[in-house]
Amino acid sequence: MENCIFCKIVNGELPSSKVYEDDKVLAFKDINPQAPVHILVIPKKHYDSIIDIDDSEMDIVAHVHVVINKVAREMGVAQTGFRIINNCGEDGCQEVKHIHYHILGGKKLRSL
Ligand code: IU
Repeated sequence: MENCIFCKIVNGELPSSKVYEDDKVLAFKDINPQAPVHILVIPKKHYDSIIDIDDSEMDIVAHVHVVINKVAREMGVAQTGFRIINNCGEDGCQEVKHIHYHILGGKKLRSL
């Protein structure tokens, strides 16, 4: 999608620190990390948020979680624990309108 920062990262117009990539999903380091491990996992296809994913396309969400599992292991937080966050829409404080899942870990996080 035009003017979407994460689409530009997907198509290589903007750089990112990639930690995983396949044909459908990209994972890269957050530029403003909130924990020692802070990775964003995104589908390459643009969806504004979970609300915009049709039931028939929900397999991408399962695939994102397969990648989260892989990345958590590779980043060394699978055993100690981590948090998965998906901010959705205005009240959810979603800043970038391309669905993304935060992986946060590497320290004891505050409870919600
Ligand atoms: P949010 O869930 O939409 O609030 O999170 C957006 C995240 O994207 C936030 O943690 C930013 O630091 C991060 N980010 C990034 O990693 N690279 C960018 O070019 C931009 C935002 I813009």
